[in-house]
Amino acid sequence: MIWNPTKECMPREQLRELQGKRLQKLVAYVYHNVPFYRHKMQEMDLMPEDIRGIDDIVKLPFTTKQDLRDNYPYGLMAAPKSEVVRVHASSGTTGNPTIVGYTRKDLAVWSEVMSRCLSAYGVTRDDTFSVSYGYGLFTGGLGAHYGVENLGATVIPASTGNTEKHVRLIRDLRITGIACTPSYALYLAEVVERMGIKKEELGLRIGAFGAEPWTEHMRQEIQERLGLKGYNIYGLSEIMGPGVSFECQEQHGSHINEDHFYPEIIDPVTLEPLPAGQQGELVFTTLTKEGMPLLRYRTKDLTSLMPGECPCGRTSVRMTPIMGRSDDMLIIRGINVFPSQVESVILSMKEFEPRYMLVVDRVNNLDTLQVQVEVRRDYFNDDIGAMLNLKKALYDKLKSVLSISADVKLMEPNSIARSQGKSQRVIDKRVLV
Ligand code: ADP
Ligand code: K
Ligand code: ZN
Repeated sequence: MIWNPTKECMPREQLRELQGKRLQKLVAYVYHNVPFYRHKMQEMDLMPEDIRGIDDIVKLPFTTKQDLRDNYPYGLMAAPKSEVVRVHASSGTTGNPTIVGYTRKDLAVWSEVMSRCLSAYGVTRDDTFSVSYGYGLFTGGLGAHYGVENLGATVIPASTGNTEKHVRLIRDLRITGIACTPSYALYLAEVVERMGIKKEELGLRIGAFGAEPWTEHMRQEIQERLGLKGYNIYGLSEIMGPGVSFECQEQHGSHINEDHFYPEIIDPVTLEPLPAGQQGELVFTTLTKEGMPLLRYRTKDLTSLMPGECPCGRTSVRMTPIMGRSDDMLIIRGINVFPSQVESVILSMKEFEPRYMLVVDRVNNLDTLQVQVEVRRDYFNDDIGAMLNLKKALYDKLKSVLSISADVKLMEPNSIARSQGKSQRVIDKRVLV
């Protein structure tokens, strides 16, 4: 189902025209209401009138997370306090949280884009949908919550925690859909299994998974264990929260709600825009936001855009799965390593749980990488020979994918801490010295 065909299936030319109009309005708005942007534009000798269409976006200054921190808490707010009705904060995965503010219209746009996502997954008014992102300052809980309500499905504000009670609710209330992090979905599957409940007793059909990177293997694993179909949802608090992009039934890239969030891909080093299809850093301009609109915000997320038509009928551009953040890329002995690469190796082997931890250290001036991974109960035993073979098999695979050798440490089932929100998978001891 397409929630808003007028916007979601708009002919590209018309869409670009709309984006251009919105950009012109936005630039004039921030120029007059946000001293930070006015000064930046003045430094660049740029007037709002110089922006005549969406192609002129490249003339505008970038915004970084550091800019948000420097202007903490409300320095980048464009709307007067009387118009701001809600405040959230980013989860602070990579440092101090940053604050964002929403006007009533911003919240309406957010609900609208969330409803587009949920409709694309096949959620209807007859569904009962559990929101198991954390409620609170984090945008996941409330963002998904209002989207479900706006669509007209029944929302169960389960949040995280008390997972056994949640499982019983899923069964007893015939909950059909769930929004949560992929790591929480796996944890939920474990609890369901531990409680001796069969996935068929649960009526789950749809999962909206996001807030952290996940792989195709992880999708298969969750789908098999919970008996549902898992769809990607992407977003970040600086731009809105969940609902910036979403997978349709084709599950071939995530459609960006482009009439509200204009995407660009840049080279993170030269800051030059990259041609379509090339991988780089994702940058967003909030075309319609009133509370805290941002020009060319550098997300640090690495992806590429997929131009071209999607068989679903939506005309919006799609993005490939996030392969990591430019700031969670580890440089080990000069080689770039992404936690997601390690994850896909681990999940491609049936002996392992999708539970792992990367420990990076420096010993005698040499970077070391240790991969700790949980062995599945069925494969964990006292047979030292078998364990050594398993260790060697993982070592070899990691070496061929990462091009560096990692020390492998096999862990007992259930020994790595479970996460209910975003999981922490890297300990870099080098930054502690
Ligand atoms: P923080 O940057 O503090 O984690 P947020 O809570 O706003 O703040 O999280 C947004 C970030 O979460 C994104 O920039 C991205 O790195 C990650 N993220 C969100 N959804 C997805 C997704 N579907 N796939 C991969 N990463 C995601
Ligand atoms: K994150
Ligand atoms: Zn599509």
